[in-house]
Amino acid sequence: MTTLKFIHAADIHLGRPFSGLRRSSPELGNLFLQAGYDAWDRIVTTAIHRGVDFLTLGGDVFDAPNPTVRARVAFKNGVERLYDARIPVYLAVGNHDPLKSFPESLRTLPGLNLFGPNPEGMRFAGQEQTDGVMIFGAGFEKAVITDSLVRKFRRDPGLDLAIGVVHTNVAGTSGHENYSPCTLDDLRAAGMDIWCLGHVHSSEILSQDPLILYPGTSQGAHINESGLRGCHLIVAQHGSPAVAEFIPLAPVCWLRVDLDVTECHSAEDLLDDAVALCSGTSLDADVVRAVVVRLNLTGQDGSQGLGTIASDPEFFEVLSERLATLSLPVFPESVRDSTRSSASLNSLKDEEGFLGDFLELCRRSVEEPSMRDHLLGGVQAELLKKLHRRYIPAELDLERLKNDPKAVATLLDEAGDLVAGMFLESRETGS
Ligand SMILES: [Mn+2]
Repeated sequence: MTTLKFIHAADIHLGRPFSGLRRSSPELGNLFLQAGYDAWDRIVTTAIHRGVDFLTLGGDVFDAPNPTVRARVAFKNGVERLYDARIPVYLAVGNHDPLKSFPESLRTLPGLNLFGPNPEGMRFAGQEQTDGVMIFGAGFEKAVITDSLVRKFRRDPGLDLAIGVVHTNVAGTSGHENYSPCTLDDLRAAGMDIWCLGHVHSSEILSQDPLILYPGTSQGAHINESGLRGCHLIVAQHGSPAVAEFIPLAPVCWLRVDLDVTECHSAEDLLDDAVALCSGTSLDADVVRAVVVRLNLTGQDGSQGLGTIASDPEFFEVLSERLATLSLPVFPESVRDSTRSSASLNSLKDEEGFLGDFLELCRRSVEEPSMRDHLLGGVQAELLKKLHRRYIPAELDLERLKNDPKAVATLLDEAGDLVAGMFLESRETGS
């Protein structure tokens, strides 16, 4: 087998509307409606331009079990374009587009290889040299699959390369239904060289050897799907681990942006700073056509009441108008107020009672090593109850933090501020 090159995408969710957008205009509505379809078109175009051998899809191609006419046509057009370029498609459907309701008219599209409900291997017969390549897959029969599909996969002996395609939740990733659950060990046990997954909407490489990855959704549809979105180009060679390259393709990029208002003295300052911040995103304009931001005000809000100003609908309107004229247009999703009112926070530090004690505890945990270790151990234990070790972000890594008191101090400072802010808020609203 010579080098094999293919693209893996998943969770395209054709026909999915965007959520959480307050502003609407005909132009914007159109842009956003089209974005998910454009991402799919770009996957197809990229596959053709890069001259890949095939395309694998890890499910949730459609957003709804009975896809809309536009979604069906878009999918059909894409598969046809790929077929014309001699690029076959291997699809393992997921919970949003299960086999039970997968449109009859699309099942037999030339060039489309649709996996059934039980794991099966399909030989890739693109070129003579790739005889030993097999793509294994299984699709969701119905929307809810609670047993593990992955555990039923087995590699055939004598293959040069085995690729698995499936929609699954690895290690109970939070924020996603625990459908077709499996562990990293289950994936390894199946003996595949590459696992191309779908279901989790963020792009993630879970293992390098064997290569196991989620490409993530190809177009984010709300603020919790922020950052660049796209697909993976995978290059495989017999005998060495496959290599994946992330290709950003989504035309709309959601971003969370923090704006420190400590130096802002008026609504005009706030507007200028917000515009300056949003015009400074270093996004590739060839890929990203528009940005949707959640603007989060941070820092000290003196006595100007900037938080109140920012929640004024007219402020939002003026901000929207100014951001829309940037060379890479930006649209605010919302403006959030996480500022601290300096006067009230300072007085709280010396206050007797819960919050004063809490802030004192934070201070001591920074200064006393034994308290710090005790706290870190407790935090780690709590995190492990909810998350697999792999999902614990690097900044919360216990071993690293033990040797980095400065990082602990920063985290505790932030935690103290956060709790104090929440405490103040609840006291002001009386809840
Ligand atoms: Mn999905």
